[in-house]
Amino acid sequence: MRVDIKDVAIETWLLIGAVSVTVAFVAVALFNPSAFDPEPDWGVSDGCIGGTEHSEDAGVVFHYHPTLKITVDGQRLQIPANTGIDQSGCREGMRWIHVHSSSETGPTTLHIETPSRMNVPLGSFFEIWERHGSSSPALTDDKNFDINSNGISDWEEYNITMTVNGVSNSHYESFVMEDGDKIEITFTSKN
Ligand SMILES: [Ca+2]
Repeated sequence: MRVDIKDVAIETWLLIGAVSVTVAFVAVALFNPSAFDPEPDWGVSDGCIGGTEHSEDAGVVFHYHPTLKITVDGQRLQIPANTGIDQSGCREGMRWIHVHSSSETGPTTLHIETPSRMNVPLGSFFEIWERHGSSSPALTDDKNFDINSNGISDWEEYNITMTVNGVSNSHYESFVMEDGDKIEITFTSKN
């Protein structure tokens, strides 16, 4: 079989091109894995289903349920029932992330209901929780946990670990929640 030199050259260049693209893709994935992470939609914490202050009642299309369990210095931090329901800015309505029933011992189910597919970050639930009351856990303006609501980033005050479905996760506040995710965060005072 006679193989044309020119054809071989083209195929070789195509192969080199394909390998280069693959190598570049793998390199980015290895050295900058966050490049492929979904961009969190931070605006979700302002979303409101129904309510007297939001007349446009966008139909809920996506409805899913991760769970959240928080431990602070060995003590379970209970997420109150009805967090995100009938709160300031969303009277008689529900935030796109809210809680119905609470659990003292087990994980608490977060109800995420959005009008379209959105990348709902864990931190946006803390923004919603903050509006529950003055002593509620919060998120600082620069999107850091503030579990003790003192305006100081918890990263300065606590060692923080997080697992999702039992696997260590380093996205923390920016973690985009999916259905069935079992999120556990542990805060341990540094002093
Ligand atoms: Ca703090």
